[in-house]
Amino acid sequence: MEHIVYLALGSNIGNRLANLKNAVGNLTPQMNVKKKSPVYETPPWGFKEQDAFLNQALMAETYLEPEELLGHLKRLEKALGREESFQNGPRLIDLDILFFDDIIIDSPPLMIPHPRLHQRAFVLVPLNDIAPNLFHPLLGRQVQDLLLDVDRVNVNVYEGK
Ligand code: PH2
Ligand code: MG
Ligand code: MG
Repeated sequence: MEHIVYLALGSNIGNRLANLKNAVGNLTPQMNVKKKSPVYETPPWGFKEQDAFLNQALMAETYLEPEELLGHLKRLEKALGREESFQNGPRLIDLDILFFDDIIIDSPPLMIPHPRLHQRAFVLVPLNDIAPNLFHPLLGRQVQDLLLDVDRVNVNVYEGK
């Protein structure tokens, strides 16, 4: 069965824009990207002593199941040159699953919806551009409503609007 998934992309090491573009280009053929948000430049969240990130959200169709999708994204992160870091630390490319249809999975490392997405302007601002009415199955609120509760200062379009 075909699934609808939403991903968050992030990069704050090296050529950040090239890293995002490379990632999007290499999601295929397992994924068929249908919508892409503009790219935003965003202040680092969590661990502040690092460079600004570029972030983007996208929507794609896939026949992969959640575990397979996670494996696909982790392999791609590695292939693009990602190295080990610490939690919330700098990363060359980060590919996170935000939503997978309307399923709920609570078995680390697979957590769907992404457990911190509603706290993060760097996720919600781009996601709102492509899916304002998307419904969070655990919080019972749409993306456009979740966005009202986060601080979006210094989250600015970098490319693509
Ligand atoms: N990713 C993190 C931690 N902090 N901050 C921004 N602005 N953008 C990110 O993608 C990001 C972050 C961990 O994945
Ligand atoms: Mg992340
Ligand atoms: Mg990640």
